Amino acid sequence: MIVSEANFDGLIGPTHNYAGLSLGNVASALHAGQASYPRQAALQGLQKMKSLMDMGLTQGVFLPPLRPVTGLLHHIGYKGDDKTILTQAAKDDRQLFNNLCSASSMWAANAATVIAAPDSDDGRVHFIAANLATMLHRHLEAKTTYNQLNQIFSNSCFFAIHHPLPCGQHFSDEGAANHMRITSAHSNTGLNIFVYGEKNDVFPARQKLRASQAVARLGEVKSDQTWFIPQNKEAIAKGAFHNDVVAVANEYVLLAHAEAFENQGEWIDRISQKIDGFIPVIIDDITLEQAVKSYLFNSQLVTLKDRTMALILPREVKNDPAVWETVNRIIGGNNPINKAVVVDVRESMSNGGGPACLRLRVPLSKSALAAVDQRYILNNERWEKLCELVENFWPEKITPDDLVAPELWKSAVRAHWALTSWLG
Ligand code: SUG
Repeated sequence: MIVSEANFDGLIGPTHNYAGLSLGNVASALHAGQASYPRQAALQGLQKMKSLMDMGLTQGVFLPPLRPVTGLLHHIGYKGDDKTILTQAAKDDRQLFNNLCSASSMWAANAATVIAAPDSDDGRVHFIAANLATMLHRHLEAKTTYNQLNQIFSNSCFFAIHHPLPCGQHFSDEGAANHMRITSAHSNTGLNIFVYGEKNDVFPARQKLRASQAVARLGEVKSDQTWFIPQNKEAIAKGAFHNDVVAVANEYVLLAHAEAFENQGEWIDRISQKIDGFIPVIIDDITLEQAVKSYLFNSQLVTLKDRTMALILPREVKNDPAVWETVNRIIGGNNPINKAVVVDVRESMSNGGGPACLRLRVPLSKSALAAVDQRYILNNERWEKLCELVENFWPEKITPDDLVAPELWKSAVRAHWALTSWLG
């Protein structure tokens, strides 16, 4: 079975805004209350998708759920039509209201953990939808994500979709952002590394060990191919709220900051013993702060048709000369990464979401790809149509005051209808 990787990006929704909702996420705190530019944000995301399509890679898309979401308000006792209860909630509890408006489903790396078919006992691709239990605005995504995964990957001969884990402090799960697959090639059996956070006094550890263990069990990963590695507490304290802020793996290459994991040296040795041809590219000449600010490690690392690898980097890596020098050293080094593609995803970056956060990687055989709902796979025509919808229906700018204006809610509904009609 020949397997290659498809990337599914979250289309950035029309209510994209900066509400400072994510404790421990430096960029989210820094930009709280600033104006956002949803149209530009979505077009930046689409442009990134196009860059990958132009490299000959398979590109899919997840659609954003309608925001602000009113289901929670009904659940907690508000009564009336949408406009009435949203207006009331905005008056009663602005913090809660902001959670209802978040466009956070854009960060598809947190949508689910994906176990590749060669790694699972039953030979299917497993999706374990993430519960995102640590933060309310993100938890609100879990149910719609599960539904969307069921729609896109409905063929149960190839795919198994699992419900999000139960919520509660023991089971907080933030999906693929804390999972790395290391393998000699996408088609071969891989080592599944689950990176979890341990209790620390500064910021919440958003991926719990028990959650990762449950995800591995549900995904039917063979136990000798499953490792659980603790994230470095210092990295979490400095703003690496997910592992993908300090590490990225692709096939047999691991690009990581030197302080990404606890006991990093030992783990690297163990991976080297396990995976033939494993190439660790460990960066120790920039600090954790520089890593978090530039999001160098939140790059997408992809295999191209000629089997070399490319890094899809956020343009912020160019802001710090030391980081840019590191990029050039990586590209010129003795490893398969020989291309740097710099993309502009600044609107997402200002909320702590770089290129890698915006996509869910799905390893697929040719027949599994054919079994995917093709409406969610982009070609040039579909990509252009999405750009057109964004141009026509996404607000140009949102300030904190706009967020509570019924006109914005109406325009979000119009955008949602336009998208769902497009999908048919
Ligand atoms: O969960 N930001 C997201 C960013 C997620 C990035 N994903 C990965 N690293 N894979 C988060 O912290 C900020 C929302 C706000 O403040 O309005 C936010 O949710």
